[in-house]
Formats: sequence, structure tokens, C-alpha cells
Amino acid sequence: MASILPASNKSMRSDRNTYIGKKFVHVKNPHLDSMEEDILYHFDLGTKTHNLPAMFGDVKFVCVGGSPNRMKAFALLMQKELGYEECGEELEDICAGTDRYCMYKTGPVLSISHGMGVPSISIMLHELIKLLYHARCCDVTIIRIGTSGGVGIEPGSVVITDTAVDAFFKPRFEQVILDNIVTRSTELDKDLAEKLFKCSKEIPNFPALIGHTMCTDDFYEGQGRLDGALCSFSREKKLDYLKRAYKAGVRNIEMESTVFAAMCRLCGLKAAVVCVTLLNRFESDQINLPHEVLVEYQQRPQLLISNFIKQQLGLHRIS
Ligand code: R2B
Ligand code: URA
Repeated sequence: MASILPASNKSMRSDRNTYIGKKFVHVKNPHLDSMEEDILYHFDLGTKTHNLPAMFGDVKFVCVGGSPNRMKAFALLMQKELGYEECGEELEDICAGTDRYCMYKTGPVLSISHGMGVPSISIMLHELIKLLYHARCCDVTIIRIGTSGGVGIEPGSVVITDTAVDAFFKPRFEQVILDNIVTRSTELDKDLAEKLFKCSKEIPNFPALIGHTMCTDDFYEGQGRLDGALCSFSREKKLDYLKRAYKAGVRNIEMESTVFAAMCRLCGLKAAVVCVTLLNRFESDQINLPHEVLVEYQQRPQLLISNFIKQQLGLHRIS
């Protein structure tokens, strides 16, 4: 597939994916170059049917989150905050041709849903990274905004992840490829996490902290819950596990951060994870917040990221 880097001008490149100081989103798949067309099946987009550079070439921020409604709400918020609403611009789901994921674009900000769990976000990320690559995007920041269970912290706290860890508290993502296990690093961009934390301090009464986020493959037994259809351990064993997680630096638990960190890191995207906690897992397993409280909590990561994006675009106003 065509490269935009002039082959002759090697002096301007510091490595294959950087050109005149710009960091391009890249793929690590030699087979893609020999494909005539790339169909991004779960987005209902493709390189022959859509002009991806024209549609997405200006994207600088990508926000992803589990629920389609929440990602639409985030897109509406960005539309308002970036002044696109006043221009009368309609918000349309770019992936309307499929009901797997939703996608909205407001100027340089893309908002996409990813569903629940590693397999769902992983499929979305493969296609998103290829989309950004085909569109020749550079200097892209990607942020997962979501919900989580807190470990030893007040419900409603927003955790900015420094490192995503697996259920053994290790900073790794294990991908089964053919019949091998390939282990990938889950380190996130520390500078971005610090910038987000600094930004959170500018919002009045905004409870935020930096900590490790544990990613599991299940919401119930996989997160040490006693209230699933199956449970094979005692309350004592559950509490012992959560205490060890806390001691290892874990402050919240969710279901996508390790694969998100691993894939974005390998493909040149600056990545962050920002999740609100809906409960303190030392206290309960069930989420029993009143609806209005749940809605307000879920808006917290959105508020932080919209302020951060405005700040980065030089439109800073805390709201
Ligand atoms: C957080 O919340 C979802 C489970 O309720 C899951 O997608 C996650 O990571
Ligand atoms: N999401 C999770 O994965 N776990 C929780 O406890 C709450 C939300």
C-alpha cells in the first residue's frame, strides 16, 4: 500500500515511522502491503469504498469506551465544547452500516465504542489502527474512558492508569497466536498520565488519582466477586486477593486496559486509560448506585478528557 514518506529523503526520517518530527500511526504486518483492498468489516468501511485520508486524516484524539450511548454522549459533548454545535453540524454514526461499534467524528476528535472485554476491544483496535494508518494520521493520542471497580478507594474516584496489569498483577498482555503465547508490554505513556492528572486538579471537586489498573477476562469470578452464577472461593479468599492487589498498586479493575495498552504502544499511539470507579470492592460486589449518581459518575472521565482536549487545542476553559 502507498507510503507517504518520500523514499529519497532519508535525512528527514529519524526512524521508519517518524517524519519531520511527526509520529505516524503504523501497523506491524508485512502482509497488508500486498493487499489490493482492506475491508474494515466491523466498521463497514474500506480502502476502496471510502477515502480514508479525506475522512480521517486530521484526527488527533481518539476516545474509546465500552458503551455506544456513552460514546455518543461524549461526541455530543465535544461537539458543544469545540463549537461545532453552533455551526449546525449534524452528528452521524460513521459505522451506521453495522451494529458492532459506533463511531462519531467532531473535528480532530474521534469517538468510538468498543464493547465489553478484551476480544471485543481487540477487534475494534485492529481495525481502528489500520484506519488511522490508511488515513496517514500522525501524532494521535488515544484515551479509553470507562467504568471500573475501585480497590480501596472512594466510589466516584477517577483512576488515571500508570500501568495496566493482568490478574497476576503483572504488566503484560498474553496473546495466543497460532499455538504460542506471545507476551506484550502494557506500559502506558507516563507523561500523558501526568498531564491528565494535572488537568484533573483544575476541575473543582474532581477526585482523581494515578494508579495501576487490573484487567480481567471476566466481571464475576475473574474479578473475585461472590455474586456470580458460579463461585468457588470464600469471602476470606476474595478479600485476601483484593488486599494483595492493593499492595501491588492496583486501584481499580476493568476488562480492556492490557490489550489496549499493548496494541497502542506497538503502533505509535500515545495511550491513556481513565476510568471512574462505581464501587469499592472491599465493601461490595453489587453496583447499587441510584441512577442519577451512576450517570454523574460516568460523566466524570468525559469531563476530564474534554477539558484536556480543549487545553491541548488551545481552547482552554474549565467547565
Ligand atoms: C468496565 O465495565 C464493563 C463491565 O461492566 C467492562 O467493559 C469494563 O471494562
Ligand atoms: N466494570 C468492571 O469491570 N468491574 C466493576 O466492578 C465495575 C465496572
